[in-house]
Amino acid sequence: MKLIVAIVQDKDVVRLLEALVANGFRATKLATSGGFLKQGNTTLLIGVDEAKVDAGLDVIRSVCQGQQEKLVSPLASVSGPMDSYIGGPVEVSVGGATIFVLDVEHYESI
Ligand code: 2BA
Repeated sequence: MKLIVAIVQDKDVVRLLEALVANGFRATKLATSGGFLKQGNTTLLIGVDEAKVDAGLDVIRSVCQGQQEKLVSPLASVSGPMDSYIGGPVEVSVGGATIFVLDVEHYESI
């Protein structure tokens, strides 16, 4: 078994979960934030048989398209040191998904 960890934009989550469930995948949604921009994003945990990893990645690719360069102002962290604060807007690529595929040592549902 494998665990797909997909960090996606909040705007894509509803469609992505619908597409995953419609294609027979199970997923858990976590509310997360990026370390760089400190803005909200969503992390999905998707446990799959090894043979279905590619199909799962295809579903994610079909929904989370369109990386674009955008000027974004990273938020200052309330608790972080001010010298780590990047004041002005920075150009980053926004959209798409960041995906990790991990081996699962043990899985059971009780
Ligand atoms: P953030 O860390 O908020 O990063 C948002 C976007 O800012 C990144 O998009 C990238 O375009 C840019 N960026 C990040 N760190 C940067 C840096 N040190 N200098 C310049 N630009 C930087 P993505 O690469 O698509 O990442 C989107 C989100 O996925 C990230 O949000 C983070 O939550 C997660 N992520 C990306 N790579 C990761 C990794 N290796 N490990 C864990 N989480 C990761």
